[in-house]
Amino acid sequence: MGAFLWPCPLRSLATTRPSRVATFEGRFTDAAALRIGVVVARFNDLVTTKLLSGCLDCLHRHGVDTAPESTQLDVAWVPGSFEIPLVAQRLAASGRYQVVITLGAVIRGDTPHFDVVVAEVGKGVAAVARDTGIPVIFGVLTTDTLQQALERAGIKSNLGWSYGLQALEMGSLMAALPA
Ligand code: INI
Repeated sequence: MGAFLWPCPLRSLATTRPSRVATFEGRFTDAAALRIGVVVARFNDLVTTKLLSGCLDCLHRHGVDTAPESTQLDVAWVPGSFEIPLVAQRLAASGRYQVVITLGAVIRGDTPHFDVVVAEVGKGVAAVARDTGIPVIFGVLTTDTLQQALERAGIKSNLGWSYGLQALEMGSLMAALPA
């Protein structure tokens, strides 16, 4: 359903058999078919709760049931971004979700702790997606200041909204791709 087949312009040059180029794209219209897991860090929750509300608003406006009793969406809270990959891994491996969204905010302080957390969450989230084959959206802000984080979590724009869109796109794209 998600594949568009175009006649290949080089067909006559390439082969005697007609060849076709398949184009796969995610969709934003069939969101009711997706089950979505969200992992949110409590650390810097002034920021992460705003990312979550922007993300849920986007999902809701695209047809996802975000009501508290929804069977389409689950939200898991973790202490900090460092813990995100472990829980994302559990959700992704459960077979219950077509896409997992991770939300966190890592803000640079005066110690190297920032670099450790950023490196672990970034590599960890990428590894979960590759290991499970389930798309995992990287919605962890990494900023120098709280002001920068807040600007990206609702003061100027809310990147949580974008992460919701990216989840819809990746969840539906993976479903459209050949196994
Ligand atoms: N966790 C964050 O999500 N953001 C941060 O900015 C942060 N800083 O800077 O320390 C942070 N630390 C906590 C870390 O994620 C773990 O929860 C903690 O180390 C326990 O494992």
